[in-house]
Amino acid sequence: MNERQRAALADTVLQVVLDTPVRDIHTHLYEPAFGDLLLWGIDELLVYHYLVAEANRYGPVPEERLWELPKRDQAALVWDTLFERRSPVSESCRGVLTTLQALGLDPRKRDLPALRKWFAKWKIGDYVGRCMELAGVRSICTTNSPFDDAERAVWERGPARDPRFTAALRIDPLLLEWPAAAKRLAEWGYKVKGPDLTPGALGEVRRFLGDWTRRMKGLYVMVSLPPDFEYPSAAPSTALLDKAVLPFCRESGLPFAVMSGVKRQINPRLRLAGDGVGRSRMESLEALFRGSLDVKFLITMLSRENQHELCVLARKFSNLHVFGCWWFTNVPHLIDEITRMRLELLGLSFTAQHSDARVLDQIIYKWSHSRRLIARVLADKYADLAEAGWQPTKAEIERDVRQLFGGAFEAFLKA
Ligand code: FIX
Ligand code: ZN
Repeated sequence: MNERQRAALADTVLQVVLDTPVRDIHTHLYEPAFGDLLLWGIDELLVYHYLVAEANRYGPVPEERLWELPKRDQAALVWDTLFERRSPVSESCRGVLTTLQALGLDPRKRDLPALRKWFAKWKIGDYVGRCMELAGVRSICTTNSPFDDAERAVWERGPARDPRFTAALRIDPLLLEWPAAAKRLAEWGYKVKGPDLTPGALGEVRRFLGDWTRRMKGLYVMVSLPPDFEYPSAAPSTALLDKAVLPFCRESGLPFAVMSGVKRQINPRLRLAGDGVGRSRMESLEALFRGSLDVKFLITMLSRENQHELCVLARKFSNLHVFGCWWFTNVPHLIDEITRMRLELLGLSFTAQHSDARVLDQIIYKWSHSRRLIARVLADKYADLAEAGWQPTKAEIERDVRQLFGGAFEAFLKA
């Protein structure tokens, strides 16, 4: 291939990647019926925990005082610290700018009050549509926890569902804080007496999973795990997995999503911004997947160091579906590296990205940034094929991109 042919191929791939709508399979957004739980707008963009962690590095106020300020003042402080006093070069800062630019706003004016005024004009139902359109997102999967009191109250009222959204049942407290979760289940009418994992109690946990996935129309059950998570072990999590969660997933056919490698609250003073990362024990994950070949697992890992082992693991177990570049790996140079490695080891049998958006507007930048990186990697791969005499057609490129942007996930759900 000469330079001109390479550039033409790269253009075609970029165009296809920009035009293919994505299915965003993991976010922390909510449907409009959940009211204030669905975050959006300039202040929420600025107080995103990724930005709070970065602003904190320059120490504008002590961590514990930040939370006493009204949200607008927190946002103004982040704006001043990260956008006014220095150039906003980090990925999360750049994300705010990409978002504002796509919405037609001029961030160079550096006028926070004017930005606030612009956002205040929107009605949320319309704004969801606008953001999805600009992001090229066709469906948003939310993360839904019955253990969250505000959210549970809405589910119990039977909210009007929005067809643009799907749900997933999040069960971290159940697996990681069983004694406290047992109390909650008992309060909600499940026959769970104390923390003993009797056959009766485990049956009630399965009933709980069934009730909530039905109520939410959940697509999958999910957990995030610490790096030192051990399986099998004497901890309640093993019995809960073996006798409740995995049997439930096996019978219902719903995948179990494992997000591995988060060290919660290594600096609690930073609240949501206070979580860290550690290298996960692959042996535990291996044992989990090998022991349940008839259960479907979605998997993503937080540490860069685990990504290669994860690809190799996925080559061994077809019941694994690898997805996304999660959180601290959702930065350009790691998306490039991880996507390249996945294509080289897994072909097209994975989901290239999810947004993990906590603020609606973020889907715009998260997808815009990832799309350009994914297109570049794919173009390189197709150019390598062309060198070997295999020229992909545009229709083939479109088919492949659909796979990476939700098609492979949908096939895995159906399998
Ligand atoms: O566990 C998760 O789903 C994480 O994505 C969140 O806990 C985290 O706070 C986040 O927003 C990462 O993007
Ligand atoms: Zn998440």
